[in-house]
Amino acid sequence: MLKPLFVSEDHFCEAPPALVTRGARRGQDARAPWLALAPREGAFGRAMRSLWLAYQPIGRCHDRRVIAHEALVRSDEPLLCDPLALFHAAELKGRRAPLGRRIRRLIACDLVRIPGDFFINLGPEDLLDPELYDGGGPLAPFASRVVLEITEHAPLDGVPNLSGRLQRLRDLGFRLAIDDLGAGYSGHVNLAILEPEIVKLDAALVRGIDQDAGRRDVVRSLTKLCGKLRSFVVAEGVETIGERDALVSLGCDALQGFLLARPEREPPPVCW
Ligand code: G
Ligand code: MN
Repeated sequence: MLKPLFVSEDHFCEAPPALVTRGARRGQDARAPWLALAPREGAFGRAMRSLWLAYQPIGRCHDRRVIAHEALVRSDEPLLCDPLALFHAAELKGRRAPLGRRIRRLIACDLVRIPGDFFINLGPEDLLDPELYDGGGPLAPFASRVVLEITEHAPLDGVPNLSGRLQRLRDLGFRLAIDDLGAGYSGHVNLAILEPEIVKLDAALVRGIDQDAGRRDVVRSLTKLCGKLRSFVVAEGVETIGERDALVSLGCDALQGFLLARPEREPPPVCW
């Protein structure tokens, strides 16, 4: 759970505990009692106006070809350049849906000029936005090139009629991925519910896997399970040649991480 952030025109840091307590005592929103003190736009407004996407390649193991890029949101606003802080600020300001919509519009612009498949991150809040299911929405014309990543880091319990929503996304032509599998919010429950075309193994499972028999056992069992479910397995956060070789030998279909390339404004060249 992220700590609350203190938002002001040119300041973005953890809220002073005393301020949180005082606000809560006055019966204000216990999550963000200091929001009343924040100016209307400030850092968040500047971040919204300076959003851009970084692209990180995903390379297929058997022929080492780049098969897709993951789109990762960035902002030029120094106080909110960390995407986690940006999303947290959007939630505090009640602007999470507009942020998601703006990101999807920017990605649609890039889909026009950058070839190949795109992996796009969605949070539970995005799954609640009717625009996502609209055949006239910005991503809909590109659906066959888009994989929607749904993270394991956040619970999906608050999304009503989840299976109906996922079916609608598939009907529109999107493919679905579970992101960060192994970081585990809900174990393998999401794997059973989502029946994803793609599974992305969390970097925590990947880190040092060549030196760690326990991680290798877990990844071996996951690739086997994904093989049964016919899910394509991407290992994330691959940084070393040792990790790469271990993941290939354990049956991962594709890899992503600094070893191949860091996320860049223009899709970077890859040699691995
Ligand atoms: O969970 P998700 O896949 O959306 O996370 C992507 C984040 O992981 C991005 O912020 C990206 O910069 C970071 N990332 C991508 N590859 C690597 C890597 O090899 N090592 C580390 N430490 N971070 C990475
Ligand atoms: Mn992701």
